Amino acid sequence: MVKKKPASFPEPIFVTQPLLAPLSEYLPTLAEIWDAHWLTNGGEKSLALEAELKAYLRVPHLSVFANGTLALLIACRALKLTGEVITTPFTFPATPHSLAWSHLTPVFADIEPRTMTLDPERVAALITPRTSAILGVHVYGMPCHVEELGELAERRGLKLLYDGAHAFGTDYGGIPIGSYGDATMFSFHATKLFHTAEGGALAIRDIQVQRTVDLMRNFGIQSEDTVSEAGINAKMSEVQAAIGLVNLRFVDAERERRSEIRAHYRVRIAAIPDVTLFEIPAGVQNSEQYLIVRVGSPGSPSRRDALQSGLRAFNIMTRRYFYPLCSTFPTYSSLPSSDPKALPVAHRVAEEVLALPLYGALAYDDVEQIADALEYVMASQ
Ligand code: T4K
Repeated sequence: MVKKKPASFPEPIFVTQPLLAPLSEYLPTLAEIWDAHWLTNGGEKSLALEAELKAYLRVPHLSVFANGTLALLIACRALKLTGEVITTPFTFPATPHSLAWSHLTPVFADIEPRTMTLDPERVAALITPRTSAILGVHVYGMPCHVEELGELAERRGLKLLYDGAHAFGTDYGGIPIGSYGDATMFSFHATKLFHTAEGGALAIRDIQVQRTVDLMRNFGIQSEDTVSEAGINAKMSEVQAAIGLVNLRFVDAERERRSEIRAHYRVRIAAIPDVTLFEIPAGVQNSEQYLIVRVGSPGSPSRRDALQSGLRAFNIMTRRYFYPLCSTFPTYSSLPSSDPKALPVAHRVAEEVLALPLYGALAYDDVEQIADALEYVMASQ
């Protein structure tokens, strides 16, 4: 039975809202930057943020960047990747684009339906003599099959790189996510649980690789006399780092609050037919980056798009992260690995996923109102 139509929100409710502490919390740190007249190029704040993040994320080595995409680009170069890199089509465009910008060929492998991350068996089947690496994505903070991929990369002599843009603070069986593989990228974009407005980091296993990475993010400048790498400008500024230093003090409370909001959603979503909450399994610390539902039931077309436009009428702005699949973009669609027949799980998943609003400032009443609208739209279709 269709219930009474719920109220619309007077203002749009977005899929996320950046964590922002009261302005007064940022001012003392910003004042120090003003006093020092030091704005970028490896200043005190960015060094302090690197040290704090290294401890927080419990990783061997860590370097910060202007954004996550530049961090990925530099990782590809510092790890000397060549030829083909096996990756997932179910991700944000930055993942395969970082390969394309590095003159590498992305080879798309299908995902595994439970985790929505790379299926290690599909990866193994795509390895050729031209393959130099695997680039896994911990999508929504869900860990890839890190043990299987690690074992496969080692056995086949491949580099293993992770895009952990969504995985800030994710732990897998108590092991920090950034300690797997040769390097892991974290994004600190405004839309991320932890952010520096724009920004990113690389967690790196090998100190020699970190030395190369650090040179590459500053034009390859070693000294006033020596430029030893064809580097680029990928430095984090002092203002970005200052925002990060403050946000780091608030990030645990933000994650806790998001986790409570998830619990509210969970109860309501469980009662809505054909809508399933994507759950991170027990034993994994959730990064609480996104609240994802899958819309549909096996064997029938997904009603996701109708749900999204139905919710928009209530001023609820959901996002279809990650539709369309990267393998369907004109740049990649003619690659042999982009054949939809080889990517059935990714195609189905991309038709079903929807990100609902999740951020610490969301009131429980708002969650109830969103759930009412969700229930109403699904029942009305
Ligand atoms: N790999 C993966 C798997 C990624 O997801 C990403 C980025 C990357 C790599 C690259 O990392 P970075 O180079 O960005 O560090 C957003 C973000 O811009 C992007 O960083 C993120 N993934 C992606 C999943 O989401 P859009 O195109 O959805 O952004 P936009 O502007 O539509 O923002 C989404 C919503 O957030 C808005 O509807 C409202 C809210 N919002 C956004 C901003 C920027 C705010 O409330 N305030 C804000 O300042 O890409």
